Amino acid sequence: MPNEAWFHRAVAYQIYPRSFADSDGDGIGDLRGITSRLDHLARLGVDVVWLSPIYRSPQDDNGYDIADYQDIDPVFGTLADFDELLAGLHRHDIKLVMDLVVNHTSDEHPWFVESRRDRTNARRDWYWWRPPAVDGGPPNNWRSAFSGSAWTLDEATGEYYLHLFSRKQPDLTWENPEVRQAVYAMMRWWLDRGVDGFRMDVINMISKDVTLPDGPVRPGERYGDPGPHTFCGPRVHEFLQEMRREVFAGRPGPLLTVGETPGIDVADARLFSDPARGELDMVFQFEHVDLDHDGSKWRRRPLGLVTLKRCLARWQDGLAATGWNSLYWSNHDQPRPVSRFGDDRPEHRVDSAKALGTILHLHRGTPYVYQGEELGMTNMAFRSLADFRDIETINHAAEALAAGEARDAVLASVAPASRDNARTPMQWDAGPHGGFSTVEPWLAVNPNHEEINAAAAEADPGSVLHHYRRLIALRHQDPVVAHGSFELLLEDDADLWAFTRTLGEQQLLVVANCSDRPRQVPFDGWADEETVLHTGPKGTEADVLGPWAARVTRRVVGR
Ligand code: TEU
Repeated sequence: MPNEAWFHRAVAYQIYPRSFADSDGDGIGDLRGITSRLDHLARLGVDVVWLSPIYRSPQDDNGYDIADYQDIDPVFGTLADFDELLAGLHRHDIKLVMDLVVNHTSDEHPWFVESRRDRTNARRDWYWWRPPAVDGGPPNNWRSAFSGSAWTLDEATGEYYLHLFSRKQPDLTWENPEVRQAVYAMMRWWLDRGVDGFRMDVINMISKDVTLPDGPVRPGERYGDPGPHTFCGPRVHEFLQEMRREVFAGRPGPLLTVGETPGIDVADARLFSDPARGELDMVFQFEHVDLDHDGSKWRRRPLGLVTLKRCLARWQDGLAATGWNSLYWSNHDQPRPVSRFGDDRPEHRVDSAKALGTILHLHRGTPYVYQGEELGMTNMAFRSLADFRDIETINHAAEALAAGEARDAVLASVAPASRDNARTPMQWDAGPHGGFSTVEPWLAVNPNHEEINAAAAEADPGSVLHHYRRLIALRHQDPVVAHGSFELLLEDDADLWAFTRTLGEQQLLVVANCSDRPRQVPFDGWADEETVLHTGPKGTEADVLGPWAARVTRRVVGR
């Protein structure tokens, strides 16, 4: 088998600690909360947990702004709580992957506090400081991902610092070898503590074009897009190879490295994840979750099934021989998949969530389940701009209002796209606050928790949860799922998502009806093949799939 690795058979589960389980009644999820819910993960059968940041942080971006990489934020607990969680996961044979956020730190990190003190201090060039442009404005036209300029003027020293995200997230200068060594030392410290790897936040942004040229400006916009000068800069592969040598070489494994890599294409992905190059185990790329963006995530265009399935197929083909991809519909930055790619109306929610899960988990790659996806949790019906907590949403709404957009229009644009859709608390039961907390949580629980919750799903053999367990078990048991080659069928069909996975003489045929009408399946003999999985309403005829039904069949093919 070319390119075989343990993580080809693994399934990861992402926990957003703030929203998972609150053990101490402050309305915010915490480490002990997670430890109290390990059974949920063990029964699901996942192999790896990716934990969003729990480090000491002012929480400007919910922990993606780190003030101390080697301590736990009091809101989440203590290092002792962390060790207990790690031991608990390991007892269940689940690996723990930390979120490594090293493109930037918090402005409250001691490195930055020192760096901003004066122009000549030893840490000044740990960050991107630049004098104002001739007109006194920012050094270039880059837009921050969280609205406004990517530069903030530090009045005391008269220079601007770069922050591709919030002004409380200054970018580190990876050009400086001292920065890199400090990051590697911190990573070794966590590995020595027993963690099993890292999910690396925006890791393809650590090398920038050091001349910092202006980015392209879209018509009608004030700022330029930094992407061409910040994604996959000239030294990114060199830095990652160095990191591999300095941090991972010679360590007993298996360890996991997954790079969050917005804006990359298939060719970049091959470079990052080719095992022979010694960079990352896999990428976590964005193409399929950007397809419905019309230039900006706040402006959406309709997404047809043909576009979506061709996109996934292109990545399957492109990484068939070299490299490895993550498979995901959702994470803490994306709206809920059943509301976005499926159909969250009551009559189709469960079936479409199961169909989407089936499609994703039968692709080649490592699936990531984001908390609540296994329950078919939906987007929130946000009613007011005051409901949002996410800095990206809040900043964008403020900017749009300031530009004269009507409040209703702003709400309509942010509600379906806001990251807060993914961040509403985990729905454990039908009780107050969904069993997440005993008090009003930091972000309101979706009122549909009375129906959609883990306890109800547990009791219902037809639930999304039970189906996800089957999907995860299938990847563990069936080498065709992990290793088989991929071929997209019926490429132009706007309703049916169909493909085969083939390994030797074994072939799985996956067909899902991604529509709310019954559909005939045009494959000879399909109705009589051995069923591996079937979800959703059976059709009236044997060769028909009901609305949002999906079926996986097995057959033997000639070599
Ligand atoms: O997100 C990186 C990223 O690409 C974001 O711009 C993402 O596209 C945006 O959130 C979508 O609206 C990572 C983290 O996942 C995110 O939570 C952080 O806010 C961000 O980095 C900064 O650390």
